[in-house]
Amino acid sequence: MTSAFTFELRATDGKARTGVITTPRGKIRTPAFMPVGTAATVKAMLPESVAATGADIILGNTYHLMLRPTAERIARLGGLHKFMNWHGPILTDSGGFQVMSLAALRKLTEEGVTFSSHIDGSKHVLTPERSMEIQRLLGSDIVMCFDECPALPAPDEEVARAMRLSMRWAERSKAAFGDRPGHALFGIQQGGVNRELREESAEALKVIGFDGYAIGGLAVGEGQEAMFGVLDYAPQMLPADKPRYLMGVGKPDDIVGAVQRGVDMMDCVLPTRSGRTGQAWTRRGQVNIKNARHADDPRPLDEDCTCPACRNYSRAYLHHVFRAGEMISGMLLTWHNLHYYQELMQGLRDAIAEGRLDAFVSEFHRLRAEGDI
Ligand code: PRF
Ligand code: ZN
Repeated sequence: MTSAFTFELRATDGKARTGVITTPRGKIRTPAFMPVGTAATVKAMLPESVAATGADIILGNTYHLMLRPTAERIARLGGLHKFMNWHGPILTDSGGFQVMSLAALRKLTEEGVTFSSHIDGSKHVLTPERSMEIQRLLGSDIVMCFDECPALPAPDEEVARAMRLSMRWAERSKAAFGDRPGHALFGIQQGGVNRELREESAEALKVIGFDGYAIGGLAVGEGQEAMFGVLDYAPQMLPADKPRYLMGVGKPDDIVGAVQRGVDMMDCVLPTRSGRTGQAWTRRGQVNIKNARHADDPRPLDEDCTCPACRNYSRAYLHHVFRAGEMISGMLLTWHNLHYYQELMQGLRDAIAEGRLDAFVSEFHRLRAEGDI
């Protein structure tokens, strides 16, 4: 069977795009937000609930799954989709970024990265070839190249060295990935906030040729203004007929700004992680449910939200279960946050399709400025 992986651009509005990625596991409407399912679970959510929020695709992590329960075990059990009961598309990150942020005793060479597990201290090696093998064992639909992402700020020489290493690794990733119909391999642009390095990286990736192109190396300490500065030119350096994925972004206003600049896909732990720490995201801004002012409030979190947390529970209840440390607190707030994120994506897709993105974005900022939540 040779089911294709395709990207169809349906409409543009300024630099913003809306379209559909087709995979053998299902369609992904773009711009798409991918909930993070690091350890074979979108924390606090059943997979059918994740789908009910409107997500078409989730993200998994090479780094976590190779350590526990291991890629080989997941492969023996029939692959990641079956293992976690998510049957839609899965994109997996390649591991290098997580090694740098989570592992101990990291050693980076031309060959790859040697590191100690943050779980039990055991020693492991990741190379482009091993990362491709792990992502194949998992059964990932969208495989990411193995790269190195330096934290910012960093000297230009350091950013250039990491980018050029990442481009050599991209070539090795492509060779090791091979020909896998229905599965996609995405390259990752690096180069920090340096326009020449971003250009060099984009050219190197286009010569190798990928099914999609990620913008890596952003949201790593440079701030929104600097990130938008790079996004003012970086997406246009990448092929217009392939999906563009901004890795690890972001807050709702980051997402809106990235989509306006031509980004098609994003992922972030924010809606899930902040749901577990009592933070809710709404059209009028953030609500911290642990705040005492919610203790007697019979109103829902957001009057206009149709998620289960807002339809069936009061702020007083959400406040109570958070304070009491009850598990349903993380479940309800995560559901609400993912629902809000997916509603935002649907709003962006519709606005682009109908050529009214500027008005949509103005209303987005107006409601947040008005606040009063
Ligand atoms: N590379 C990879 N994963 C990532 C990033 C990157 O640059 C980022 C940067 N925001 C998040 N996740 N492989
Ligand atoms: Zn809600």
